[in-house]
Amino acid sequence: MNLKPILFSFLIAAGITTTTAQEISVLKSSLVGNRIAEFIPKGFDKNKTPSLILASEPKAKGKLPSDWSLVPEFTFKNEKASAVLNLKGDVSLYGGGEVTGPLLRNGQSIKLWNTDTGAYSVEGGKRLYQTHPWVMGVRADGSAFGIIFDSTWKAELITNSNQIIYNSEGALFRVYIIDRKSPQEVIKGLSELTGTIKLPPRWALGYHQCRFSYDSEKRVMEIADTFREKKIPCDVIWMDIDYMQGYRVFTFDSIRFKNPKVLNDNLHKKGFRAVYMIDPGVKVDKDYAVYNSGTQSDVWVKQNNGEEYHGKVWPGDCAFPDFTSPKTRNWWGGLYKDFLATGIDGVWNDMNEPAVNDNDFSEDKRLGTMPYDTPHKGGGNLPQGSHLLYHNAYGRLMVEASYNGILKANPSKRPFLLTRSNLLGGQRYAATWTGDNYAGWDHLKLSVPMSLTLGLSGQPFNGPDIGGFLGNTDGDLWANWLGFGAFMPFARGHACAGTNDKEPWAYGAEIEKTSRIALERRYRLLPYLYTLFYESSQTGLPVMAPVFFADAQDSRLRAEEQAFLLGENLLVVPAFAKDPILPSGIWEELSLVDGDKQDKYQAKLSIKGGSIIPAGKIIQNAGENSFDPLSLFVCLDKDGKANGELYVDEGDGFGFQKGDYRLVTFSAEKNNNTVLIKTAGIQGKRNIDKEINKINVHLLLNGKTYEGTGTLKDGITITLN
Ligand code: NBV
Repeated sequence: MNLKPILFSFLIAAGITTTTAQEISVLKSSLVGNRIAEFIPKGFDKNKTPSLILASEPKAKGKLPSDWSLVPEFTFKNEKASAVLNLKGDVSLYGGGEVTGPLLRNGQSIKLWNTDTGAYSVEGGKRLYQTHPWVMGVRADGSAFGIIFDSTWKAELITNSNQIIYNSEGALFRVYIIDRKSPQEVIKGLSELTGTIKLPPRWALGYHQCRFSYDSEKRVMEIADTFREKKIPCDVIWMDIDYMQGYRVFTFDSIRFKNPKVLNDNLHKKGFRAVYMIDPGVKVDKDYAVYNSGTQSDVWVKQNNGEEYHGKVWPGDCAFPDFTSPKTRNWWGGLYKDFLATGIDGVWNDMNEPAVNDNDFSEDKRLGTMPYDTPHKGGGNLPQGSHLLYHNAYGRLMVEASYNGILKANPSKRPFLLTRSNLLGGQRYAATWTGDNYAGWDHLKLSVPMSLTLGLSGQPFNGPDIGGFLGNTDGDLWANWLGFGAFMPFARGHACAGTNDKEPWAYGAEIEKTSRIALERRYRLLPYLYTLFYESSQTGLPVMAPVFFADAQDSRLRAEEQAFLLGENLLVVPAFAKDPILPSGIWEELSLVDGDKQDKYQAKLSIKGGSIIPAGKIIQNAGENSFDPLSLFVCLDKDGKANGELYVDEGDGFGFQKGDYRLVTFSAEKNNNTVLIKTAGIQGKRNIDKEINKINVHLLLNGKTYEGTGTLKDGITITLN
């Protein structure tokens, strides 16, 4: 019998702790899915470490197979639990979620403590706004595994070349390990445990224009009108914090935003959507309805002495909703009803680490958030617990509340919610961006591995502030960034207060033209992008994927972080890329817009042999008809074959869940010197014969393009000569 744990609990009970780590044995290991194992350490208590990561409680489905080799080791020291996974052979490590640094994570360490970190400056960028206790390993043979440390306690995650180490500052936790034949299968396993994104409204895949802040209704309309006048595609204008009355959330400035309904209606008339910011800090003000209602409903975080916790944010002293309580989440969700009734289309939850300005900026003293021992009430499945337990879940719980409130307010629309802080699994509620980067070449380059890593950590719907948020941006940097940023899943230009104008036309005629080309290319690809988002909402696969996804056995590709894939079939090589390492096989360069191949700022796009990419025409917003005509870009594999998919639905609402969608599979096959492109399969009840009248095929072969035209029904034959 192993007496160590018993002795240790006795020492803790007696108030005597030890400085030597106690090994904790695994109490139970079982399969909870297809090659997904659960490990529960002895002494694990859900009331000390509840799961906020998993989409639902896993069910044991039998014992681990006898050849299962990946088993974590748990230790416990001074009431802090750790787990280690020892690695054998050469393994490339990825993941860790929102991180700075390289895509390949071997030899890295990060802190898991959600932090407001302008320019990623806190602790040299090792600590950012989100927590993803998740690592994926890819072996030399291309098989892969992934490990979830199912904890929200403050922690560090170390990825050595022979060990993955997770040291938490809290109680014991469960571990989940997925061991499958490819990285793609592992990511699917991650989504089986943590859920996928919900299919976003189609407009959210368009270009977004933001600034801190477009500070009046007039300025917002000027921006919107300029997009349309200059024929630069755009779907969304964002309202940052200055639309509020004295930074009070759920209010509008009585002078500068005195008629939000009219503003939103006017935006809608021009084919724009409006997204507005909501922060968690609620101004302590006895004349403010939201504060009074929160006080009445007893929703605020309280200190150990029972008094409301107050922290300084934009409006001055603020109270913070205790999102661990279902009652509070419900109350918060209810606030969106009247707010959204003004015609607001989407919501932006910022500062939800939560960030608090505690005025002490010395590295060792600065908390930047509420004190660690601040209690949270819990409720439902969540126990009472300290801020040290719940801090990393605060943003995630806030977006759960926001998402549900938004859906309840507008049940026939798909919610669009963007969040700065989140937790592994939080993709179920909100998209994300990578916070306050700055306008410099290092952050431009970093934005690629950052977005890829988020995609490998369950969050496909993400992107950086294109152009850089902090500091001034020059035309060259902007054009380079937009040249590839236009292909990131979430494409939004943003700028901090006090910096130069950063709209596509702000840098003169040449850059304006380049910006238009970049965005026209994105808009032509909307049918493909929307199909990828649909697939991602089903499988959890990233929309923007690392190049090694093209061939997980090709060891050359493992560290490539300049180029990236969009889905499986499109390779994007940003203009800044120097000697990128690209997948072998057939790839043909693609032109989507006149002049794009000649423009030095545009990313180079290539289509993979064996694939068909659906594209639309150039439109100014995602609500316009894309399919007049539908274009199919075809690139044959070495056997003269290709296939691809197109997903079409209403673009919003939930009809697709009842079959109102169409998923078309196209195939192409070469026979002597002709190629037949036809519909090879359909799913869903939506009739798209009227929507798609005409198809233009562009067949790319050995640097030449062959054109053909036809209809969905009849198929198209192209003669190669
Ligand atoms: O609300 C203002 C900004 C916002 O523009 C930015 O995107 C967030 O990351 N917000 C942070 C508050 C502080 C900015 C210095």
